Amino acid sequence: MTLTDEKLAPIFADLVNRNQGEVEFHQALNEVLSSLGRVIGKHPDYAEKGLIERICEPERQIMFRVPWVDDAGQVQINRGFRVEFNSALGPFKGGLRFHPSVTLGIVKFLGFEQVFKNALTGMPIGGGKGGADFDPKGRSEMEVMRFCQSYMTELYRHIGEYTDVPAGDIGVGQREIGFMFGQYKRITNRYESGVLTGKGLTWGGSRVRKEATGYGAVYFIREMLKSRGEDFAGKRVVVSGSGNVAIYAMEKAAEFGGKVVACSDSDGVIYDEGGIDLELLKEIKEVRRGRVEKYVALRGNGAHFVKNGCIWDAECDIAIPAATQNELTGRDARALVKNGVVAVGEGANMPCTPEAVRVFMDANILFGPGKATNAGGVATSALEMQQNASRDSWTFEKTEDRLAAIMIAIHDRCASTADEYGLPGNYVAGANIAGFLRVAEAMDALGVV
Ligand code: NDP
Ligand code: 2IT
Repeated sequence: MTLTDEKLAPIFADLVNRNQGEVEFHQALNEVLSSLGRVIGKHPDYAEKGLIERICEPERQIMFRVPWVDDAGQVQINRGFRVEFNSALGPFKGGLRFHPSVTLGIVKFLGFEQVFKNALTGMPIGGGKGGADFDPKGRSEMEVMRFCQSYMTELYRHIGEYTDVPAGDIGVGQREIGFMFGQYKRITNRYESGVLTGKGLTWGGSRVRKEATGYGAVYFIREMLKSRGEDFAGKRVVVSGSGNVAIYAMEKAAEFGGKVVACSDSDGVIYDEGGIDLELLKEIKEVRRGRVEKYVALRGNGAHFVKNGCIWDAECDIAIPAATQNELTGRDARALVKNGVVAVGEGANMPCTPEAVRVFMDANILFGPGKATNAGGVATSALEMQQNASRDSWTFEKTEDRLAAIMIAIHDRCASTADEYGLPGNYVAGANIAGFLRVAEAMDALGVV
């Protein structure tokens, strides 16, 4: 990974050196810095004031032991993280990921992306991320609860409604947020609703938060399609993963007239030419917490499962990677382009490798980067914080209208910024530059802190 800009190249080299081995963090840094050459040309003072170096250094990084006892009575030890990246625009805000692949470098890449994403929403939220290398797969509900309680027994001292507001991510949904909120409430003796988002509706949650990331991604892709006089109607849609983001992206894509023909999990891919039955998929994934393979037998209509299959070999017009980072490679991107893909929107964080992104750009495919496309989740978290602060609870319709308006505004901000900087249609540059400018302006105003 190199940078050609003469001011930014040494900064990147230094960042790689001081964050050794954190390859996903390097990748995220490289992508954002690659967009900033033209910004520094217009605002040389930002470089002179060290704003680039400062924005790339987390304000605070917390790592801690998470001990817990499994159902067999064995002591288990995991590592917990919270990286509080930037609070210029508001309290640190971002999800928690529980997955065995979680390392400090992963949390830093996610926290860094979150800073720009949150800025793009136009809402008063800084950026952070956290999690643990805990693997919830195969764990009982009581094991998950004990883990969440132990995790919060350390985390509680670092978070708060005005300090840092975590939410869900991979492996963390409403159940885990509930266990963590319960422990926070018990330790602090405060019903501080605004300390976590993604809560259940009876205990301070917001309508539409569960659906928000997937719905928001589809709203964003709809705006990209509109810019070329197209829409979802009759288009074949493929969505990787089958978790929170994937399910609700499929639901909104189908509502807009798309035909969703494939989705996946880490075991393999299911194909259903009749269109994925979302009620059945939700029953399998959300209620039974099972694997996608189950879908085939229960659907019984010729749907089929390919173990370890590559979902990007499926013919489609619209691709929505919604599982995890670097899941869509250069090879996959070439297969999609060859099969006639029109638009790609990143539902996950950094799911496309740099080579894949280049392939899409070179082929003039509409490409929505994650920090813009999947910002609807955190934006609705900010709406949840707003409702908590005013002790209010909005209807589904009002909340979804707000989400749709936010996604349209993000799309337009990315597009107009790309135009202004001489890169029309480049949503990657538009998102990076617009996000950077909002954070940099606030950081500049707040002095050297
Ligand atoms: P979930 O845990 O609900 O679902 C994750 C899905 O991705 C599962 O189908 C899982 O399959 C698959 N997956 C996860 N890790 C891997 C892996 N290493 N290899 C293959 N498949 C994998 O998570 P979410 O839907 O919440 O998150 C999905 C993506 O969206 C992540 O990148 C997350 O950061 C991003 N995101 C989430 C937001 C949210 O509000 N939840 C907001 C914005 C972005 P399996 O069960 O087999 O592991
Ligand atoms: O990556 C993300 O934006 C999230 N996991 C959601 C963060 C949030 O605070 O709602």
